[in-house]
Amino acid sequence: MNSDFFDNWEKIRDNLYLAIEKIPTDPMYYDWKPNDEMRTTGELIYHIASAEEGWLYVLMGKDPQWHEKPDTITINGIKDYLKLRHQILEEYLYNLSEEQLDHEVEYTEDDSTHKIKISAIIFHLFHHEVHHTGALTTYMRMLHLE
Ligand code: NI
Repeated sequence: MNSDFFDNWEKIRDNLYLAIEKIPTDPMYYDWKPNDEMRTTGELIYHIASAEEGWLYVLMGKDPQWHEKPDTITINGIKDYLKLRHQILEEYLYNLSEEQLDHEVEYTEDDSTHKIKISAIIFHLFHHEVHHTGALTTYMRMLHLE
């Protein structure tokens, strides 16, 4: 599938990559968080990728699986994970037809079953990435990396 929507998503993604390329390999940057209740820089980036992985399970007709950032992963590991997840999602989207957007998928989470349109999952992932990229931009400013 190809559309203005995905071209737009591509631009958001370029901004996300521009931001993460500026994060130094020193853990003091990717382990930093604005306060105790919030994610660290590394967790924030990992979360974007992990949401894509989780929802891809649903798109494939399986139950979602959500992963938290492993403690030992470095910023380069997180970047590789994000790039991999993006590549896999983009391949999925490329092969998706307009007609499939209206299809519903079913999944079970916490003992309840949900039905959701494929288009709704895609919009969610787009919105989710925009939302957390915005937060990351704020982190970058607070870290004086931008
Ligand atoms: Ni989120």
